[in-house]
Amino acid sequence: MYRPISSLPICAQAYVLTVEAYNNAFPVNQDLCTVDIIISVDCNPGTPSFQQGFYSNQVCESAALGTRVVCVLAEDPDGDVISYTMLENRNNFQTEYPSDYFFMTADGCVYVKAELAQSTLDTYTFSVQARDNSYPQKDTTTSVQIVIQRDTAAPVFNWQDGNCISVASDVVVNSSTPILSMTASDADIIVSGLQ
Ligand SMILES: [Ca+2]
Ligand SMILES: [Ca+2]
Repeated sequence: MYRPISSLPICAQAYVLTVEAYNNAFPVNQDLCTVDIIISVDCNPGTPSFQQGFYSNQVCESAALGTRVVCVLAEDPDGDVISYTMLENRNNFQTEYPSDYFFMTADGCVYVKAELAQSTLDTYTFSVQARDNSYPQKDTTTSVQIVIQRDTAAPVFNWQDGNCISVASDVVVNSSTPILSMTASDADIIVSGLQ
């Protein structure tokens, strides 16, 4: 052997070697024999595996297009480069699908694709496939859930109608000191994608 077997581009190769034996006398006597050599390599032994069997995150319905929502991550024991793909079942009678509102890049991150305020479902669930780029190709899947946070509550001033404040008659005009600070609160807890 003068070359590592692991460098073979295919998983099995067969060689037939012909070996000749001869003497140096005169006249030369010789003999031939053939040797069959079969090399089989365990190509791509490792299958990718996800770090988590389930990924979930929330995103506000007002999230901007392109907001990153969730990222999945798989590892391959052979060190193969991994590509990711969204999978969804379109064999049912849903009117909306995850891919209508989200897209996934090859590095495993999911982004907002369309106005989520237009979506009618509050939860989108789909599978993600991770495949190595080796031969024979091996893959695995995980589940991803995205929950849409709806903006259901209006902001409320922390101020009662009818309340009044007193302002001194000699208050400085155009001062940077406010005469009143008003605050408001909102019952919705908004998360705008992956932090
Ligand atoms: Ca592999
Ligand atoms: Ca609100």
